[in-house]
Amino acid sequence: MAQVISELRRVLDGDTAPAGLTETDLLELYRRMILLRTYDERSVVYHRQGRIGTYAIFWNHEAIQVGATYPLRDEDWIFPSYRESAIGLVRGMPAETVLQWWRGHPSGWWNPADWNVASISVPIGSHVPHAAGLAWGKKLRGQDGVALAFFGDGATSEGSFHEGVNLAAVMGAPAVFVCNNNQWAISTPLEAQTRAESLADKAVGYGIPGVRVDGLDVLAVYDAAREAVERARAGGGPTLIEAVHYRAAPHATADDPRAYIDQERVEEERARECVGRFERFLKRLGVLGDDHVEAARREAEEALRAGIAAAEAEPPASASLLFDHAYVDPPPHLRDA
Ligand SMILES: Cc1ncc(C[n+]2csc(CCOP(=O)(O)OP(=O)(O)O)c2C)c(N)n1
Ligand SMILES: [Mg+2]
Repeated sequence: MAQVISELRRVLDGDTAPAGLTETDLLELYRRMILLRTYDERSVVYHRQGRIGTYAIFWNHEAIQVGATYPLRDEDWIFPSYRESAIGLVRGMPAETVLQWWRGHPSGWWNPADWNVASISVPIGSHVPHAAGLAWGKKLRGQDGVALAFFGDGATSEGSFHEGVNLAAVMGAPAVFVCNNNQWAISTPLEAQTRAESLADKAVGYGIPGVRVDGLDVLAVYDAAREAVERARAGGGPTLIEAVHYRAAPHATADDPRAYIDQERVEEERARECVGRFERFLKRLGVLGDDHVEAARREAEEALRAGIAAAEAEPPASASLLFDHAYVDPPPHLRDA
């Protein structure tokens, strides 16, 4: 049914975690958020040191990424955009693999079937039909498995978004579509993207459920994703989740948002950033101790130290790789170079 729940779902303002989450789950969610936060912060430093290339920052998007993927099982597929480049880490992918991707090294091109994590999509929205197709294929083959795709607010203006979500809806494919609405597509604001009151409203046009969540509330995102994944698994077809927040960091390391962004909104958003907010909730519940915080940070820092060392220890890729798959018969100036 195409019901859209427009009220922003929130959990962290209260004092109870969603049913079904144990203390171990809560600490694991926290561990994953720290891992992604550390990955992101270290990557900006590595970029400044010239050790990785241009990097799409996901600072304060961790609640969406961790919350949405937590209800998934290993057989379920994740389709990331560049904004979720390190999402494989929640499945145990080594940090060096993702760092190598940002270094343009072929060892960063993982085999999607090894992790059930599709290749990072840089073209906006082109992976939405891929997720729909994989989910539909699972259904046709009678196999278990859900496909979850992440994309931004800007992606909802792309034809491939409409084609993918509509196809999944018509075929009753077990897909979950997570729109990371950070309200900016580089320097294009959401108002220039749509006349719809909310992006979740678009679900009505496809005849599927739509839900809006506070994108800085990991448990609200988790809860909406859990419902969507359960519905998909039970044959109920896809769901569109809109996770709402306000981008609090540059689009990428090559961007200077001071030219266009509302700096006051950024400061407000930074003050309620998602890791600290979850940390305060867990402390209020008496679940998180200083030892957990310390251990999660140490583990993440170590994973990044080892990751960059392993990435830099690999021999550089051959420059010919740039052209190997571009030409059957290379033009003479490349053949002779
Ligand atoms: C098909 C396509 N058109 C244009 C671009 C250039 N581009 C890169 S990022 C971006 C903004 C996308 O914004 P959004 O979908 O909101 O995702 P966000 O970056 O905010 O996570 C654009 C237009 C692209 N990568 N692919
Ligand atoms: Mg955006």
